[in-house]
Amino acid sequence: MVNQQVANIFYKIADLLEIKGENPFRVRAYRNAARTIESLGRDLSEMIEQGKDLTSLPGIGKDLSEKIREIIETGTLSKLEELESEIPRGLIELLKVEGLGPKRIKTLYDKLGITNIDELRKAASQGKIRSLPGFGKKLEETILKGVVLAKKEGRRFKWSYANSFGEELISFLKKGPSVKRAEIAGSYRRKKETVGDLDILVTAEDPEAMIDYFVTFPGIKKVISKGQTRSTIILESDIQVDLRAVDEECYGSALHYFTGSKAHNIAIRAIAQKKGLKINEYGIFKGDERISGKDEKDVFNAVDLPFIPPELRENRGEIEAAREGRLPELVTINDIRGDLHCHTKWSDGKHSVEEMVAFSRELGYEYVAITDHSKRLAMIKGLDEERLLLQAQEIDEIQKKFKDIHILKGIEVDILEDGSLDLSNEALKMLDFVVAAVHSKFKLSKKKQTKRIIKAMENPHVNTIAHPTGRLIGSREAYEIDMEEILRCARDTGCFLELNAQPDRLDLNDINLKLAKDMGVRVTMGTDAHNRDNLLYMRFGVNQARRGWLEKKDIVNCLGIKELLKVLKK
Ligand code: DGT
Ligand code: CA
Ligand code: CA
Repeated sequence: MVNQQVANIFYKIADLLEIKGENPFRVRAYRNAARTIESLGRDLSEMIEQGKDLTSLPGIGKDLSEKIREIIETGTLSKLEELESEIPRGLIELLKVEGLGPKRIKTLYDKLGITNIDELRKAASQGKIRSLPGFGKKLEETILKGVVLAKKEGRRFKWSYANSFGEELISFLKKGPSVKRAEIAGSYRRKKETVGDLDILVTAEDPEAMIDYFVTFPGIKKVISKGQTRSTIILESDIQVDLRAVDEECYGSALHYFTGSKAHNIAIRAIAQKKGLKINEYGIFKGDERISGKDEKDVFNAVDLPFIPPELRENRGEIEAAREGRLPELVTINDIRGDLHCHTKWSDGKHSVEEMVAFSRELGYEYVAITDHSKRLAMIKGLDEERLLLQAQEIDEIQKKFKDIHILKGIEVDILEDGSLDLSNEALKMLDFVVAAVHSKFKLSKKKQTKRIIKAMENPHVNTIAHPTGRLIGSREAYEIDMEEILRCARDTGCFLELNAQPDRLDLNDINLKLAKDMGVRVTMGTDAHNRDNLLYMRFGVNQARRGWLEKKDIVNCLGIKELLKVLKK
């Protein structure tokens, strides 16, 4: 896997050099090296570890072997970053458009000054591209289609981002003339961690007037289409919104249909068919007669199922569970009794311990764990053993001022490369709650990364593993680990795994949460707050927990302080 990552970086460099118009021999050298690496039977990181000379590989000279070493040690390559900063971002994104490679991108730039997808679409639709050397009418058509796809695929928005704009739009709509109901369906309603677009359903006495009103929303960048019952717009925030007016009589079946997921819809429709019914966005039909569809529960009634919460509608077993009466009673934000991961001024947080505790109390929490970084992160004032003691003393003082919230003394301790921890066991022993985290060496092999984390979990003082896969939504892939092995270790050691509620982490994800639940492993939830307001991220974590089928009993934060302290003793 490491090999593929190295090869991908080399391919990317070759593309960028070519866009820049650099020496074709250098371009070819990178591509050849990438190919060699891809088809190599051995793991590059192991070769380096064993002190093997990489220049013995075909096409790898001294320079490239140094670069391979850099990628394996740091996970990235300064040369790549340099190139990416020199070339306009939009130009690099053109690589995603079907029909375009670096050579053609360079031509588009040189001849037409095109630097991004929008300019490309414009030029293509004006017929300016077909006459360029190496293009043609057919290719121009391919590019036009490719542009639409690249835009659609390239842009997914974090749920939290869509949330702020979506809710604003809904409250605007509800103030509109003749509007009765307005609701966001689609992946947004299923609380998926990212959404492609927003699908809004509205009922209105006068749909046309409603749509006239809709397109006056101040946050609109562009109206794509506007009909009698449908309209599509792009918001200033770049999110696309599809709005549909539907009849009151079929609102429920439309809501079900447009909530999806598609896979869930198809499965439900198949059950209906067996019963001689037809279900679609217009209602539930027996023959040509509409028998119901006003409320969403009509759809489930028609197929003899209880209501299935939107978060579960992925056709991942929810229909079987519903049929067998074992749908989970999903956790809600009100079930969460404390936050188990936050930072203060002691390391890289913005607020003091006292401010964080006071705000947690305002949220109605019974407890909060203060978990600043450990010393390896020196640049952000990670705590060493000595400062940890001082912080503990401060917490004792602050605790005296708060009668109704319990402050847990904690740390987010770094897991070093070999799985040992950044602080001594003596220091960790005095804490109530130890979160261990990987913040470096993301590119270790799966085997090593798994071993590293398991070793940390086996430490008797470690209570949970923060953001266990390290992924950042839309910007960093998860590092490679054997999740099942880690979950087994969690079960055996009594170490928990975290569901980190930061909107760009949401780590563990829905699939892994369900896996944890099925294997009998509980999770701890933490906002990883770096300021007071971040404590509100908990609701994003709860969304993800619900998508992972979690109930109160699956989440450590749903325990009262007494039971919590009990389960923290491993
Ligand atoms: P997204 O926007 O990519 O995050 O995902 P969704 O799930 O919001 O998908 P979208 O916006 O393409 O369509 C909204 C819903 O409409 C989708 O969840 C289910 C329904 N839907 C769309 N196309 C089909 C289809 O071909 N068959 C069925 N049964 N349902 C569909
Ligand atoms: Ca959607
Ligand atoms: Ca849509």
